[in-house]
Amino acid sequence: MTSLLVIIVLVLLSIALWQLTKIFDLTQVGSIKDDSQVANDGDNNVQGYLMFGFLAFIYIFTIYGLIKWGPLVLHTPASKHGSMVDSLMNITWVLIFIVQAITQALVHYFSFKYRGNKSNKALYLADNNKLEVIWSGIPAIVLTGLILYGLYAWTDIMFVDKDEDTIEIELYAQQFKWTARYSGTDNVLGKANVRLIEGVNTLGVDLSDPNAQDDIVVSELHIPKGKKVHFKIRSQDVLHSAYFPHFRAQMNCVPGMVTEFAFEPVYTSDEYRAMPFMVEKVKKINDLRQAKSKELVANGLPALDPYTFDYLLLCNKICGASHYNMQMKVVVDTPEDFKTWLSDKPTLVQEVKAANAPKPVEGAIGADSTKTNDTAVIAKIAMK
Ligand SMILES: [Cu+2]
Repeated sequence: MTSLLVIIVLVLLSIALWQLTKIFDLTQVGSIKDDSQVANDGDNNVQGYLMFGFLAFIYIFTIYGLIKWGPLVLHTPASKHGSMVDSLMNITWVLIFIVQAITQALVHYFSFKYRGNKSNKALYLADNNKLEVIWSGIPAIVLTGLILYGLYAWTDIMFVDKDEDTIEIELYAQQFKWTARYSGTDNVLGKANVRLIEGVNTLGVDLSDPNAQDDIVVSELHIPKGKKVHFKIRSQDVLHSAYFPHFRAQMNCVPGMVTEFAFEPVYTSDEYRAMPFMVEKVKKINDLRQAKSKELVANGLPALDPYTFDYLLLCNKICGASHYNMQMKVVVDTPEDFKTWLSDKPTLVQEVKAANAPKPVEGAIGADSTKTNDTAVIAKIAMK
């Protein structure tokens, strides 16, 4: 209701202003004035200097943005190939900045230099081959270099040698959560199909496949430091995108097909948390949280929990209403910790067996619930 009133007030104010300008125009009738709609030299000068003002605005805002938001970018990459992605990105940024700084200055300078002037005469210039070769050739050479470097980096990152010692893990995307499946001791994932989804077998793993017998399904991803992890990615419903920002990895999850990405983590979660830049970042976040908590407590609400850094797997495709919250915690362990963590996880086959095991009938001999029933019966007999 308030916003409606504000809108009405604004509309009425603009009508009032418009009427006032009309009255002002009427008061000027008879005075000597240039009523022409064609720009004169004075107008052109104003526009010319305004172009310089706009150029200054672009430069100042760029520098301001770099200082204010520059520190928010992702810091040290946590995967072996990450530095290659970062240098490709940095080279691209530097090129864009140089080109943009020069071309903006030229565009604005020439707009000013050749601003409208009654004494100027237009020059008829059909073409200039030399100029065209220069302005087409330089970008073509630079872009070819960038694209070749990008292709080289992409092939290098995406290539997984068949004989390479990797750990095979499946990432399963669905609206709006991630599930991981470890391939177990044989390091081969069992076949899967959405048609086989039933009960606790939420990933549709083919339980008759010998390779599926030791597969382990979990909802928190643990990976070992210093070993290449080969992810096989599936989606149950729509397009998702498996995005590991700290590992500089991203791959689409496409229903009906398996996509892949492999990377080697180089810092455990604890090592990454202890890095000076991360310590500082976490401190800043917690200072903000503390200030907010004070406000919340004053209003009788519970305080916020302190923040601790965790690697995350995010979804980077807008896949529906809760897309923003589609994430999974990723823990990079030392190889020993990883082994220990995985060793006590039940296999999917065991989980399915446990879920399908006949439930003890209430009151039956040997069932847990009989204990209380027995006690009740004994108590009843004693009462008699
Ligand atoms: Cu998604």
